[in-house]
Amino acid sequence: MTDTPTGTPTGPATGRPAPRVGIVMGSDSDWPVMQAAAEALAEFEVPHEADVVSAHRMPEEMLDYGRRAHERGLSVIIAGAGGAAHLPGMLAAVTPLPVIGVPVPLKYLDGMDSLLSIVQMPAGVPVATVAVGGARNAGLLAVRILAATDPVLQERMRDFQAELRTAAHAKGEVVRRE
Ligand code: RP5
Repeated sequence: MTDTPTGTPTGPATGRPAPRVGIVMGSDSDWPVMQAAAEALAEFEVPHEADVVSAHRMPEEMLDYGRRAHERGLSVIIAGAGGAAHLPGMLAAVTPLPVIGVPVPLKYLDGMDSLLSIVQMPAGVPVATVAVGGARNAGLLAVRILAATDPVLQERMRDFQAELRTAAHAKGEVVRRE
């Protein structure tokens, strides 16, 4: 686990695989929530990057990130923000890629402001919104999107789902039906 979001350099110079998923957020104060998305992607060995790209505080960079994400080789964007959370929607407006929005809960309103800012998109500009603070599910949803055309990831997802099924009965307190 890391303490702050770090951009993952890409390209031949790094020797690392190019990221397939971009995780962005409005502030590095969102990272304690958003790192769960990075952890889920790491579990499935999906190369990803993370960065701060605020819609309000760095609008030009945010638009540049959204416009270039596709040509940089990303397949999915996970965007988290809190309060007046315009980042996921604005990215969805300028990229053809699927955007998954993570409502980050702040001090007030229990994250309802974040949720409603992200989920209530106009027709034609979808953002796949997860639960308030649901960054892990955002990472898992990104894996599923990639797995649709990636048999290796699909197999890993099936294994993961089998583990979930086992975990649901882990305590063994419920007598199972015949
Ligand atoms: C939003 O404002 C960010 O996504 C963050 O959730 C919130 C607060 O940001 P900081 O004031 O902590 O930088 O844009």
